[in-house]
Amino acid sequence: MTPVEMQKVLIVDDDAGNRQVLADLLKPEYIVLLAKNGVQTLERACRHLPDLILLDVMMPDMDGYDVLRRLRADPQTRHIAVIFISGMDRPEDEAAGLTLGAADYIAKPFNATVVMARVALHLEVVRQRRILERLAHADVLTELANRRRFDEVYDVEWQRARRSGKPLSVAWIDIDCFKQYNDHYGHPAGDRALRAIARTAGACMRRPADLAARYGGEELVLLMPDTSANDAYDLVRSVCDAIAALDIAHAASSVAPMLTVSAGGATRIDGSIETAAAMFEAADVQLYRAKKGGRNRVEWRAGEAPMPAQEAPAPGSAPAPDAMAPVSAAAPAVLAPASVPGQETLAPVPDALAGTAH
Ligand code: GH3
Ligand code: MG
Ligand code: MG
Repeated sequence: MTPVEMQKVLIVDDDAGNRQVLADLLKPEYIVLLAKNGVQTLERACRHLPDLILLDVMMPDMDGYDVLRRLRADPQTRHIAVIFISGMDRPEDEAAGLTLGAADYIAKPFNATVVMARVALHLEVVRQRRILERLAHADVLTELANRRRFDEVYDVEWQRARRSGKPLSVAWIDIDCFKQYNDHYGHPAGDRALRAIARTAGACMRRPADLAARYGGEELVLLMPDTSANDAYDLVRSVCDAIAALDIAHAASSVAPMLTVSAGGATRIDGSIETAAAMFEAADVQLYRAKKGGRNRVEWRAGEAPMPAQEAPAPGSAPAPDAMAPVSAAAPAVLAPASVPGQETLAPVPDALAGTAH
């Protein structure tokens, strides 16, 4: 096994001697991390996401049961397998640990061979579960994350953004005139194009927390935690540019000679949108605007970003967008088609749609 594939075990014991014995035992087979109290355990579990935690029960700051409760309460660490290693060997102690959700309970003094066998057994269960999770989370055609995975991650990131007050951005990407593409080139060619577009979108995601998913049909969603409207806009824009640069010929498109996409996004800036569903809907409204505005473009709802000074509408012209419409200095609402580099201009908000963003 290469170091990348080696599984991580966090050993927790307030006694340095115990930590050392277990570390010496496990080091040849696994990446070993150490913690000497409850606080360190929670911090390291969150930071390193170990595959397994060997958890002492009796510790001065926080007992092992409490540590396990807290691990289970955090969506990030909820699924980490835990084996208690404890000097308390009464059946009720063991039962209490297992009831809390520990995978196993080993009494001290332990037998090294038995510890190794149990650790190996539980890590194999973890490995199998990961394989199943990966399959359950992947879209079969594109191999991007699927809708179920997106919904799960979105929920976690939404809660995190609420707690931290950091921005969270989400964007829809929808292929333009894809029905015509299928009609013109055939469904198998459509599948190949969809795969190429999905792969390109996935490759543009740079940060580990960014997520590209296929939400359904020819619609992708991008989730960008801790990303401002400006940065998210730039990222989505680069995704659209990269897709156009694939230069997949589309003779039947009403937009461009190659396959293009439209995108709509929204950013939650500290309380600017009430619910995860509302933000998703807001991004969808922007996608609709991008389609209505001519396709092959990105539109953004700027939330609470500063709005530009509004000019009085000229007689007979379209009404100015309302305060919640996406046009802002911070995140331009509509740029020129991705396929025309260097011609970035603000486009007007179509009057039929002005004020549809809520
Ligand atoms: P618009 O620019 O307004 O988005 O037009 P469109 O033709 O892309 O959108 P519409 O919703 O009318 O049609 C979506 C098309 O996407 C029709 C459907 O057959 C195609 N599609 C959806 N999923 C797949 C897929 O997995 N493979 C292929 N080849 N085509 C798909
Ligand atoms: Mg102890
Ligand atoms: Mg489409």
